[in-house]
Amino acid sequence: MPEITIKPRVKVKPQTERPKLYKVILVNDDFTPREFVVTVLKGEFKLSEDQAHRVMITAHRHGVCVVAVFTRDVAETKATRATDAGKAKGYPLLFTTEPEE
Ligand code: TYC
Repeated sequence: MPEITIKPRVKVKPQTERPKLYKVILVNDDFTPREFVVTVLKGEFKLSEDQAHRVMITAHRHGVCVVAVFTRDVAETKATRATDAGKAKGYPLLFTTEPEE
């Protein structure tokens, strides 16, 4: 009697799926001093003076600017800390997060 063996075809999910990434976005306002925005960008996001200035000016001119991309937890923590730094000085400075496409 010939034996028939059936090979199960199971889709194997790759074990190392890359985590979804989130953008941290700087939002312009009319009150926060430019230099303070630059200081927060350098302190919280480790940008150089030059990078921080470019990001600040881009948000100032266009309304928003992507600061950097992180995993969800890191993006949310940094956005909150940076927003709170402005709040502590009475500024409406705002950082938000959104998932990458
Ligand atoms: N628009 C602010 C000003 O003219 C500076 C500023 C830039 C504030 C970027 C917030 O995300 C910002 N003082």
